[in-house]
Amino acid sequence: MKLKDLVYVKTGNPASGDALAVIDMQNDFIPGGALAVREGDVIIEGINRVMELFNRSDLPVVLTQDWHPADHRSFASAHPGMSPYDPFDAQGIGPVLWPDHCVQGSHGASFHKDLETRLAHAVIRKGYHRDIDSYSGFLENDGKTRTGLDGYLRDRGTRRLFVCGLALDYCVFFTASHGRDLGYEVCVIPDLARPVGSPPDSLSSALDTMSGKGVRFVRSGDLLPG
Ligand code: VGL
Ligand code: ZN
Repeated sequence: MKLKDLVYVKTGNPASGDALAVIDMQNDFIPGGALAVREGDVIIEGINRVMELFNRSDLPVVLTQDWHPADHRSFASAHPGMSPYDPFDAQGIGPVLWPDHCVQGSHGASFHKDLETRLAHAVIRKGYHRDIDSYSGFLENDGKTRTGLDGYLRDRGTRRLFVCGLALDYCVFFTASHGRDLGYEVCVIPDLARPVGSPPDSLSSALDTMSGKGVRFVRSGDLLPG
């Protein structure tokens, strides 16, 4: 499935029971960063506007932050002879290796300066266990270690989660997918997300899986007034 094949729904204004998760809007995922996602910068303004919209109705806004130790096993540099984007499949790591990125406390791990972080109420860090990656904001790639996001959202009465950010084929995808597994209604905002595109079929298979799980797709223009 391609982006142009998506069917969009209209959700109406965010209301009680809704929350927004903004995924990994960090320097390393934005052009100029170590794991730059094409056009990762052009979505920032729209994300700020959607965060504002959720704030206006006093609804939860959560940021996730990829937060790796310098020797994280998802980095090609941790595997002698391997290069970034090489295929690699091990328990909790893969399907490719990455350039060093989002190292704890680094500039690359910081949120982009234009992201209005004052509009967010919680930050969930993930990927801090050396041997396990965490694409999802909910659950690490071992499929069992929880980040605490589910508890936070449930505690705040969330039933429907809107998801945007980077990258559409990894952390947005896995967050949306696990959100469905955990019983949330999930709405992804593709125009406020961009894919990494490695391996080449990562986006199409992510879109297929999300559609199959009942993730819905909404346009930011249908949420935002004017
Ligand atoms: C991500 C690859 C590695 C993401 C994080 O935020 O989508 N992708 N780490
Ligand atoms: Zn990462």
